[in-house]
Amino acid sequence: MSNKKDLRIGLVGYGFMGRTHSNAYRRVPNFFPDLQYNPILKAVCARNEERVKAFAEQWGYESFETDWRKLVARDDIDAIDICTPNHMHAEIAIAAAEAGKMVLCEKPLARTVAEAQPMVDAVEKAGIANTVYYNYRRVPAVTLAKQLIDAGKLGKIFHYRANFLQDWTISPELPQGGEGTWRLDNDAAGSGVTGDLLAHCIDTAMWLNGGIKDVSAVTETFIKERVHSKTGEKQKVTIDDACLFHCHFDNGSLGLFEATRYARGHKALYTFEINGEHASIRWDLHDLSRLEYFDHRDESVERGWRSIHVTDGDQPYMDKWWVPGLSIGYEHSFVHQVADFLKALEEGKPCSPTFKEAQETQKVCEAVLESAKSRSWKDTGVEWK
Ligand code: 4PW
Repeated sequence: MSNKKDLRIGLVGYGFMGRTHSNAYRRVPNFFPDLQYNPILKAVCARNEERVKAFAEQWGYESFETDWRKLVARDDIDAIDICTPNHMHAEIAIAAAEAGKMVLCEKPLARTVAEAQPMVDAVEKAGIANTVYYNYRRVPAVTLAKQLIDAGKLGKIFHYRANFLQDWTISPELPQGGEGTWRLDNDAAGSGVTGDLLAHCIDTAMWLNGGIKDVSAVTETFIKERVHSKTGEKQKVTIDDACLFHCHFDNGSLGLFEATRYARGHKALYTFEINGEHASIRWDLHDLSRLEYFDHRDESVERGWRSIHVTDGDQPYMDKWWVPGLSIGYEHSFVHQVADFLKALEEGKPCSPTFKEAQETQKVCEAVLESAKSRSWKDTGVEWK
């Protein structure tokens, strides 16, 4: 007889992220057997009954709902996981917190800082566990980068550089709005690449290198009009298709960031490089198990970039998986986030990034968009501990 405690999950939304989160809940008990909490896929919710039923069967949910309010009201659900388009995050998260449910939310937390505020207030008032899925922190090579920085290996940091490049919106024929293309619709998404891609880069950057103080940005919308997928009518495109910004971090280092969906040949190229007084590190999502490291303190004759294949049992998370030398992938970063959430629950600690921390990322996104609009430097107001 197991003495584990059930954590009954109610998932809202069954798109790409609904699948990654569901997969994570299913994998955790197999690969993190020491955790006291056991995620139970209790119910999934989406509007289309036929499809949500099929999803529930495919992923092993015990039941389904077609109205998220009913899901939130159920007394056999402990935690609500939000995988809807961004414009629905706030309403669902607040209702879930008010109903005393824990909340796990897909990034970005909200469309704006103002929209995020009542979400932060609601989870804090209810005193419930909460987290936002900024999954790239939990790629073992990225977690190792954090350990090297925290151990002082890089010394004083001078530069932080990150890119997130894609090419999936180049065609002017691509509609906006609705399923599959809601990320192009400002009302649903809140912004374009800034909230969708740069938010990841900003979360990782502040986690590794501390708060971002001020920003100067430029954005571009290359395709000015698109057909709306539901109405069939031509509409103005108001998202940012590309965004570049530079910034000052609180620690005095300079940051340079770029995200676009117009970089032909790149599907999801997230890279970062950090240069410190002693050492540099760089990482690339296309080769995600590898961390490149250059240490100037090495003997000069053998000094050079080391390519660390992060697959050994003493490297972050890797004792949970196969045997040394075998890589894991993108989906595992979500498994790690769920495992860390459950561990934090066990220990009565917050699981970073909390709603409050994710709101700091939102502040940077908003300052970036304001800076681009006003063609001026903007303070972010970030308070990063
Ligand atoms: O969150 C991001 C998505 O919206 C992802 O990390 C990559 O870019 C993959 O799809 C989009």
